[in-house]
Amino acid sequence: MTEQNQPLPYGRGSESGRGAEGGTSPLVIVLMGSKSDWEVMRQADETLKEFGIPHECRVLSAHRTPAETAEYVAGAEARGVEVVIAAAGGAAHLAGVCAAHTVLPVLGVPMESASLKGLDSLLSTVQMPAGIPVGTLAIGPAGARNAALLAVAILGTGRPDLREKLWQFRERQKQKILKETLA
Ligand code: RP5
Repeated sequence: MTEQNQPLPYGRGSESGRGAEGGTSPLVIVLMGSKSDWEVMRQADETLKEFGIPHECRVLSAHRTPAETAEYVAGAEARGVEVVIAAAGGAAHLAGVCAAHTVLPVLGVPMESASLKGLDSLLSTVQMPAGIPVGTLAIGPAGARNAALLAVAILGTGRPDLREKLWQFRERQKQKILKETLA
C-alpha cells in the first residue's frame, strides 16, 4: 500500500473515523488529491473536530489513483458516510469524479496552484455538467473551512443538536468581531 492510500495523521484517537477511538464510522470523508493539499485541508479537519463530527481524511487522486478513488467513494454510502469533501488543485477533477460515483452531497474545494493561483482549480471543480452536481467552495483555506461548516449544516438538517452548535459558533464569531479594536 502506498503512502497515498494511508489515512493522514489527523488527530489520531479523536473523532476522525477510521482509527478513531471506539471505531466510530465517519459521517464525512475528506479527500485530497495530494499530501501537498494537507496544510490547507487541515482546516476542514480541525473544523469537523471542533463540531465533534466523526470523519476520515485521505489522499486519493482522480488521476494518480483513479480506481482506488472510485472504489472508496462508491463504498462510502454503505459505510454511513453522509457528506464527501474533495479538494484538488490544477486540473482539479477529484470532486467531479467523486460525484460521478455517489449520490451523497459532494463539496469541492479548489486548491491554490502555483501557476494560476487556483483559478484553474476553481474552474475545473465548478464547471460540472448538468446532472452531476458538485457544491464548490472558495479557493484555499476559506473553502476548506467553509466546506466543513457546510458539511455540518447538511448533517444538521436532521440533527437539531448540530444546528444548535452552528448557532453557538455564529454567536462566538459575532462576539469576536464586535470586540475588535483598531490601534
Ligand atoms: C492535484 O495536483 C493535487 O490536488 C494538488 O493540489 C496538485 C499538485 O499535486 P502534487 O504535485 O503536489 O502532488 O492533484
